[in-house]
Amino acid sequence: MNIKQLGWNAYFESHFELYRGQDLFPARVVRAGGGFYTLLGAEGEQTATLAGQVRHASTHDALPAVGDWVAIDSPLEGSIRIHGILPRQTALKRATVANRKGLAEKPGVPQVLAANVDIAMIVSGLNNDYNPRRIERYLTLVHESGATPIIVLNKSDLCPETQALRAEIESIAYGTPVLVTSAKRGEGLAELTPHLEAGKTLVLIGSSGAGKSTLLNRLACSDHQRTSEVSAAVGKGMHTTTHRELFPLPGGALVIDTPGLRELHLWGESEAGLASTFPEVVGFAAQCRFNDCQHEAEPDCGIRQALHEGTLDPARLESYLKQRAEIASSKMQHELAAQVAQKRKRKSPSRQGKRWRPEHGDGQ
Ligand SMILES: Nc1nc2c(ncn2[C@@H]2O[C@H](COP(=O)(O)OP(=O)(O)O)[C@@H](O)[C@H]2O)c(=O)[nH]1
Ligand SMILES: [Mg+2]
Ligand SMILES: [Zn+2]
Repeated sequence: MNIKQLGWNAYFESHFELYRGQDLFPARVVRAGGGFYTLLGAEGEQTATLAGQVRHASTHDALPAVGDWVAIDSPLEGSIRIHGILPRQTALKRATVANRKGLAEKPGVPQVLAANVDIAMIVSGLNNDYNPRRIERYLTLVHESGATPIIVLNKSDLCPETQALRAEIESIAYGTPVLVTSAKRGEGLAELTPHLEAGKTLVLIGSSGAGKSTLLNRLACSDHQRTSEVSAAVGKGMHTTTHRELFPLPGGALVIDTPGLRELHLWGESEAGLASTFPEVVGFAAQCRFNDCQHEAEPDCGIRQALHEGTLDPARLESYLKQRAEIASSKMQHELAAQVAQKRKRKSPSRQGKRWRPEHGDGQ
């Protein structure tokens, strides 16, 4: 397989310079679990483990994630090792939360759900999964990642009021395309196919049961019909998804299927992702007299005026404030964690790397 078909581009080419002359080769992570990484590259599929310097990375997001480009040693030798991760063009990250088994060791450290994604399809069922507030959370996740979001309202066959719900989501999507599909019946898929460009990477995200894997199978099948090639994704995706995995479709697009997230705690380096999800809230807030207006009792508050005039939906404001508080809290935890790590480093530099063992393959 040609690595360009796997999404390799000039950005990665230039960052790979660092590894040239070291007998290292690029490959893309298609699956990660239990300390083993399944890679695709010029030599086809290979399994690799981490070289020491990567294994001892101090943070979760410094470990390879599905979609990452990594530098590996000679595929001719028995055991392949990953020596470095190329900088990510985009990364979908969520915050990890303190005191939860598996992810508890590093509160305040983001977890990379998928890397180097061009388009993120937010899949939501039009049945009881339907929840505009949850879609807003996924929108912030995607806007913050640098990928382009698309909203897919699936299971239209189960919903008698599809058009009304589509209009409701369009009214909060601010330009993000909203597509309606029935993966089961194969309806609405033609709207998706223009987004499946060869060499581009898509990720399917959303609740468990929304129909992500069924969609993937459908997309693989429609490709299959066009190209009359057998797709690796067909069949595999029929099972309940327990891990993230990248599938090259026969038509040339690369699709990452993900299991549903039990919890999506928002992570943000800035409030840019949030602002893209809630442009009208940010717009009204810009009219407040005070820059640090809390929109509570201050005079000339643009937010309260908009609420009063009915131009701002209170549910949107509530959703915005909740997300903002969550991002601020994850940011604060992150800063605290960084300070603690810094202190430890100063105390006993020799023990660095032994203190925290990275969590592999948590399945989420
Ligand atoms: N009625 C209906 N069922 C669907 C549709 N898409 C998926 N399903 C069903 O919903 C269930 C969950 O689908 P799956 O693709 O595994 O969801 P995932 O967890 O998001 O990957 C399966 O039983 C599918 O057959 C659809 O468009 N309509
Ligand atoms: Mg699935
Ligand atoms: Zn205000």
